[in-house]
Amino acid sequence: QWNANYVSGRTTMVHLFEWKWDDIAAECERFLGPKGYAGVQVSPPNENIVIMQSTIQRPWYERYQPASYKLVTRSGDENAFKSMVDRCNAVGVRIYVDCVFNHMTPGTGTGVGGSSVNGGSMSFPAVPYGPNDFTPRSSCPSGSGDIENYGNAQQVRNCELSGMPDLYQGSEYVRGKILEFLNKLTSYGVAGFRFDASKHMWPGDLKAISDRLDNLPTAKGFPAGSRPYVYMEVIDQGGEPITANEYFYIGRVTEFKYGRKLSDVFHGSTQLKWLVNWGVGWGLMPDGNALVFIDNHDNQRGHGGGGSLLTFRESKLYKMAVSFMLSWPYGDARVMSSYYWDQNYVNGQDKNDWVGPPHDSNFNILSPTINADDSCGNGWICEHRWRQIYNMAKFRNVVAGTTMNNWWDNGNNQIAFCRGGKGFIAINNEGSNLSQTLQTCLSAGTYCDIISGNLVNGKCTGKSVTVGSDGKALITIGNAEDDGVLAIHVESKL
Ligand code: QV4
Ligand code: CA
Repeated sequence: QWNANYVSGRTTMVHLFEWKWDDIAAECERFLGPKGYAGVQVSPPNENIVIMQSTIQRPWYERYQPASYKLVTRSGDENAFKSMVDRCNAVGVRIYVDCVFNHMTPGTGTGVGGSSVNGGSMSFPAVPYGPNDFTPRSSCPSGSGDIENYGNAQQVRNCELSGMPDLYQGSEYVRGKILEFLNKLTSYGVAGFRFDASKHMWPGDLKAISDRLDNLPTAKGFPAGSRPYVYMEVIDQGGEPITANEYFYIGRVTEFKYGRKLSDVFHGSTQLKWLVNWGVGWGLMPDGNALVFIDNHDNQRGHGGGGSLLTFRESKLYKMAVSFMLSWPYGDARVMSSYYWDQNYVNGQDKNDWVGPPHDSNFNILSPTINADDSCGNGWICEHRWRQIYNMAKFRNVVAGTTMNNWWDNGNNQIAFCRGGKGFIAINNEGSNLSQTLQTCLSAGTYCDIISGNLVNGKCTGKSVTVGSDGKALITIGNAEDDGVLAIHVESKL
């Protein structure tokens, strides 16, 4: 299902990576709802194994090692989860769950909810799963039983991903257990799912599972007959036999080329003027199939292929790339919201790529604190609270349904365009100032630039733009300004 079930007028989801359920509920009410965000992707809510070694202690990635489908994690228990979904839905913000069902943990020990697991003997009594519920060794054509060669589709889907016991989604029993878990989530009011590691599962199995998902409950406010949104994590950068388009008939697919290519462009690989046909013209998948983002929780720390992605660490360029994404009519957009960790590069690899979220001495996750300027403290970056980003999420809402028109560029790294008669954006990634009289497609008047400021009580706290009766305005973005973007829209008119 390709439609996110957003409340009308909202368009952008944010990934609140490793946040606690109570904090997400509060964030929906105090920030996401009021600012017009459409949804939240939450970290996996089901029980995971506890990883506590001498050096690696409670890494973020333990949550990608399921111990059972009980709803208990460091983010909170089942009641907290339910209450979060209700509180977010009540303010028009939908919840999307990251679902890990390609595999179970390879570890032996206890889950965060107290369930015992033995990955070595493929025993997960709290589900329950036993050895027969995993892909037969004879179906995996690699020497070690691990995925050794991404050039072999049988290996990628039937062998173990990083040694994790590979669930057999071809089995009716396994499908039933996965569906029990997913349908419980929708009964609580969840609006859709990220299917983790979809490249490692057969499209036919995912189709069979998604066809049997329950409709979203009318009792939770969804229109009758609404189907859960499904977006599948398939990393397709080209060059492998498994391609994203094998999954198009099931739901949306993560378009990893989007963030990689856009990061390259803003890093100077080519000129911004070429973005005029950004989308399919750049080799991206068709618009209606794509879930897009600049960075995600994997590639911002070198996992999942990594690459030199823009992240919060290069904040000026990052805000430019995110602004471009949110201004451009392509795909369903997701904003990343991170926590900080100290990097420690040794031979090109960050030794701290495992570091989990901010926590106390007992490894309980800390809540973000909220500063007077809307930013977060306690180690949380909260990109979604950066003015430039939340105002562009609003921009995307305001211009929804229009096309890109009146493209302008300076033949190099300064660009501008309109979204119908509803919004206008200019971007300067040049080593010199931008100062041009440009067509904004807006009616005459004074507008508040939502990048440098906010419209507060009828006054603009940032730059103002005066549009003449011909729709034209003098647009200036100094190359030394904090931000390389200027954006105005019909609702930022003074
Ligand atoms: C280690 C060895 C293996 C060995 C195994 C034996 O490396 O060779 O066989 O032990 O037990 C962690 C460790 C990894 C370890 C593994 C199992 O990093 O070294 O294997 O656990 O103990 C996240 C992390 C992984 C992490 C995993 C499980 O990124 O590092 O593995 O969680 O905790 C591909 C996939 C794509 C995937 C991406 C990262 O196609 O699907 O790699 N992305 C998704 C998630 C991602 C998650 C997973 C999939 C797995 O976005 O966050 O991996 O659920 O591109
Ligand atoms: Ca598999």
